[in-house]
Amino acid sequence: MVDADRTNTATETHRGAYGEFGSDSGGLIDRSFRERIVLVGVSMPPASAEDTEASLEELALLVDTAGADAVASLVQRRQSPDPATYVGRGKVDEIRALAEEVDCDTVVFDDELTPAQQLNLEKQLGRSAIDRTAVILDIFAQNAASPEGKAQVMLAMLRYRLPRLRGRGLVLSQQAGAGGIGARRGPGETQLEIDRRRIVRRIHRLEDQLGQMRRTRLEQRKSRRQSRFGQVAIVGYTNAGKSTLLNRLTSSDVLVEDRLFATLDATTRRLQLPGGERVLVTDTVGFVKKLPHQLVESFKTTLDIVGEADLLLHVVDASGADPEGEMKAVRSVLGEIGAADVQELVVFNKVDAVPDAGRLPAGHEGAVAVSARTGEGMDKLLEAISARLRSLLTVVELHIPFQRADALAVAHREGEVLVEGTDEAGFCVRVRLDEAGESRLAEFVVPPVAGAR
Ligand SMILES: Nc1nc2c(ncn2[C@@H]2O[C@H](COP(=O)(O)OP(=O)(O)OP(=O)(O)O)[C@@H](O)[C@H]2O)c(=O)[nH]1
Ligand SMILES: [Mg+2]
Repeated sequence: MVDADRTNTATETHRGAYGEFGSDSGGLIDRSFRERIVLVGVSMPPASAEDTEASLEELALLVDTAGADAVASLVQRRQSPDPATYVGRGKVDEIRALAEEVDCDTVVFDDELTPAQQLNLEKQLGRSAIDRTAVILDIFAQNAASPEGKAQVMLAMLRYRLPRLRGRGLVLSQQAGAGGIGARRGPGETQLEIDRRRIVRRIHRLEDQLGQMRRTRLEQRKSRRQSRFGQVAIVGYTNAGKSTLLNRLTSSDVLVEDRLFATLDATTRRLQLPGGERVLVTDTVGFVKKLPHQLVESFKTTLDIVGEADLLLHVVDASGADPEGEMKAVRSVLGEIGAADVQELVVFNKVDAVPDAGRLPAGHEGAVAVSARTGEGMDKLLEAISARLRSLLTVVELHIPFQRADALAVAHREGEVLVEGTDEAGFCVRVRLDEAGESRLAEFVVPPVAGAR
């Protein structure tokens, strides 16, 4: 059960982006040195022992990305988590003994701990106890670059922290530099209440700020919509090769790194398809199993673009250990952000690293196999994007009176005009339109003749 020999010798130092977040925002993992971490997972039905092991391996990678070393791990099988301590009481003693033996600073649990569980565990383990959510938030905080990305991560962190302030109020406000008017105690007000009030105020400020950014983006996108470019969003598990694919398709130079959550901000580029159509392709933040709901909630501004897309390119690392599990995790997040109904084209990436094409996951009709690194399969992918976008369009006949030249202009702008002529009353146009265009021009649509197909 106990696997105390998983040592990690990486010595890379962290990226220290915390300064910009303010002193009370980060610090879930102390990065003044590389912390030694013990990982703990609970294997609960329906997850199999292998699922739990795979999840712990991924947690070790997350911990490494956050700048610490996983030095040992431990798994418990249970029907459900213990409400007080997540693992059973006896297991807590075992973890404490292991932590002492390997001299670890922090224990990381593979599921989100309730505030009470976290507090109890810290007391009983005599060291800090954090969860997978905290590690992921930590990585996001290190990688956030744009003002919007930073605001989104900060909001997620504060929402995570608010219910966990109990018993730590004093420490937190000391870290924040407890001076200043905001820190002055009202009559009968505890330090904890002051801290809570301050965090709630910051949450509201960030929500306002992000709400404003979101409105600006929606306006920008509205004008893009009017240009009638098809919208394609690249989605997928973190490190699947989404940014590499955007770069390959559009000759861009978005940051590519063998690192989890390298991309947090959305980048949009134009792409011309083989048939001449132009589309906008957007690369965005990757997903992971057990992605913290606080992040999904806070990243609304960035993720709007996924829900609004005409087509999703779902990039899957075909060379990875668990492509199917990763696809499932991605689809579950897509459901959470209201993008479950957007058409999806599965793109199996990294085929250069797959020894035999027969090893690709089966049963995904229409999937395209590519290597964003070597360029293999790109022609097929472009054709598939073209075909899928076309299948979303319908061809209609319009009859537009001469005095409504404005509607004729809309048909040209929003659709692809195939045939254009006139009769004694107006313009007769055959045009390929998407759903939105069709509804804008609904009053001019000539109903198909009954019986004709
Ligand atoms: N062998 C191989 N490696 C690839 C391929 N595409 C991407 N990679 C590598 O996979 C790693 C991640 O690539 P990214 O493009 O940054 O992945 P991403 O999906 O954008 O990752 P995040 O933004 O971190 O979620 C990098 O080391 C890439 O060089 C490929 O087709 N074959
Ligand atoms: Mg990326």
